[in-house]
Amino acid sequence: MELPVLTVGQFDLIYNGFSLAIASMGAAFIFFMIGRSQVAPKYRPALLVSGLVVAIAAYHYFRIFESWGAAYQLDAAMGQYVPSGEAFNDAYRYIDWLLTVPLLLVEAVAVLALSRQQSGSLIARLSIAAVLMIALGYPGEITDSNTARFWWGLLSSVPFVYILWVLWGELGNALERQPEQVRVLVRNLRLLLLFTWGVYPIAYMAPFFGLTGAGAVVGIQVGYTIADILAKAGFGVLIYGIAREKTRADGEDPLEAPSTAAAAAS
Ligand SMILES: *C/C=C(C)/C=C/C=C(C)/C=C/C1=C(C)CCCC1(C)C
Repeated sequence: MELPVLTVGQFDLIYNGFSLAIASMGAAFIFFMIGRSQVAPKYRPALLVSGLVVAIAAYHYFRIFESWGAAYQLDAAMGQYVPSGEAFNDAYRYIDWLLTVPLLLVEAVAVLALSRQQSGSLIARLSIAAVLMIALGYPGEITDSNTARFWWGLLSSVPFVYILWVLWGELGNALERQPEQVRVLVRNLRLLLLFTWGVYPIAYMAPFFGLTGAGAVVGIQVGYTIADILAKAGFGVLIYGIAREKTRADGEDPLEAPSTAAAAAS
């Protein structure tokens, strides 16, 4: 999209949002890596995947942040930020999604604790849909035509609805199999998934809500950034919570005194 002139407040809001994303993803990475030792071995791969997701996102937000700074310069006479002529590279975001969305799907499926064969097929189907969703959204993201934006967005929504539909159903089935204290967490995970993933198409549609130029850019960038923090770091924290509860329910809590754990085992 053509970059509009921005007020200092608009420029800073996006700039600070990217900065917040780097801090959140970096902190989440440390949390997930340390958290691995607090869950039973069978839940550790899920925390490792959470760590990979936020590490990949931290790197891309760093690149996005740098690109944003280079794409604008302050016009002191106008008191506004004007495009510097250097392009703002939106592709970092889409490349990030191509890598992190399939990994997030792996995390979600891991919670279901299906047989290896079932989860393999589910991950394959969902990942193909994710790649289609992102690849179809990109041409709409970078065009200046609202008509083209609409049609690409609509096409991208087909695999999007498929993913949410399948995960909602599968997480619902998994609910029945969970111990009581895990059930509420899986229910929250399902809601977080729906509400955070739902933000992306809404932010994408900012130009259709009467927002033009600067307003649209702020809506899209701030919307995606908030959604990314919740869908990656927030989602991982819930996965950690589920893994902790299941570890406790299995009587394998590594945070309990060894004598207690041994007594429980005997
Ligand atoms: C960590 C990144 C995540 C979870 C990204 C999720 C992205 C989406 C759910 C994007 C969806 C889109 C549509 C449904 C239509 C318009 C184009 C997209 C790609 C923004």
